Amino acid sequence: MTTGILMTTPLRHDWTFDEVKALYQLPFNDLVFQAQSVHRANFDPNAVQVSTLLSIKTGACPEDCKYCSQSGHHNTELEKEKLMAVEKVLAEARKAKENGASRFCMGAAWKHPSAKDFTHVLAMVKGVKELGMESCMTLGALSQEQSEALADAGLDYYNHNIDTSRNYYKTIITTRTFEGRLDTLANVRDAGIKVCCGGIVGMGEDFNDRIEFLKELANLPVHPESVPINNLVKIKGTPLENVDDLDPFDFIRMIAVARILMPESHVRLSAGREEMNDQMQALCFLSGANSIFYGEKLLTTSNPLENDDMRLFQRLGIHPEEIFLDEELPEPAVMQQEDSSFYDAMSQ
Ligand code: SAM
Ligand code: DTB
Ligand code: SF4
Repeated sequence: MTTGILMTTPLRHDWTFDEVKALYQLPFNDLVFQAQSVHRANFDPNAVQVSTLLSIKTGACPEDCKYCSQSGHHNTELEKEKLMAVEKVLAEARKAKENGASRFCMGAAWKHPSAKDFTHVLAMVKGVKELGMESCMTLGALSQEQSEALADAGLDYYNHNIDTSRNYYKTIITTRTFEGRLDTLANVRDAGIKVCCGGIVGMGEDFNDRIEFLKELANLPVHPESVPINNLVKIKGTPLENVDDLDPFDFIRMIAVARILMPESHVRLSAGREEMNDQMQALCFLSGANSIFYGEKLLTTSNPLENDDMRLFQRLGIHPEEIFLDEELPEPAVMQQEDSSFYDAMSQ
């Protein structure tokens, strides 16, 4: 079997376990080289998409995800909050735009949105779009009707992660199924919303689970446009608070293999950046990561300070990716290289 994939190979959705495993086990330099070559064939190698997250409804979640601070099944000392008012959400979106984010991602700790909450959620999507930003939501399971209503409101992306391998999923979450996640992803895709789907590593899964997880993502009928790879943020009070750390090189391998399997997708270096040094993040970018969450908070945990991220972008000569919005929209939230909040290493 060969692992020498041509960069121009059409997108594949029939990856075998052995093929993905062989990529993952390549000598590190060969793997990173291949990932960077695929990356360069498909993207500006120095552009990174920048999203900001906001938790619009926090805690008391009925699901029992073992990693999560927001599950009502764990005692995490998290302060619960009701659904935020639409105006407050839009004020946060405005702030994120001013700070340089092009996409605003809103997350709610629900099994699925209720009819009562849904009208507010639709207003949030419309408001974010009117600001000239891309919108993303993650609200739990969605029906076909809800997906279509979100699409009509102008939602660009829906985040719904498979989280891990089909097999390990049952160990991590018992209140919902892997198949149910796939059903929501299909509803979102059918409604014409772009899909953001990835998962978490460092949850005590084994090597085979990581390969299976990547294989599942790459073999979805359409590759998710955005693939968040989260490194577990260990939360006190959750069943995973004392799980062993993943070897950082395994994390980088996950990014590199995701890049090779899904050449046209944005691969997001997602949760866990606060525990990574700059060199580790640079290796992730070299391996094909081209999206981050930017802003001092993820949903309930902290993220690198904005100044530190700007400084890292400056040192690496990375610039935020531009977005192109529908023509009829007002002032697009375009982030240019010359944006004063980001320094261009080449001009120094
Ligand atoms: N409740 C919705 C759901 O589960 O789909 C949306 C919010 S949920 C917090 C979004 C994703 O964040 C999860 O699927 C998981 O992959 C990631 N996540 C949650 N807690 C995390 C943690 N402690 N460390 C890393 N990633 C985490
Ligand atoms: C995703 O894959 N990661 C984000 C986003 N999708 C919603 C969430 C990360 C959450 C990290 C833990 C927290 O802040 O609660
Ligand atoms: Fe709830 Fe989402 Fe956290 Fe699971 S990951 S407990 S569904 S908020």
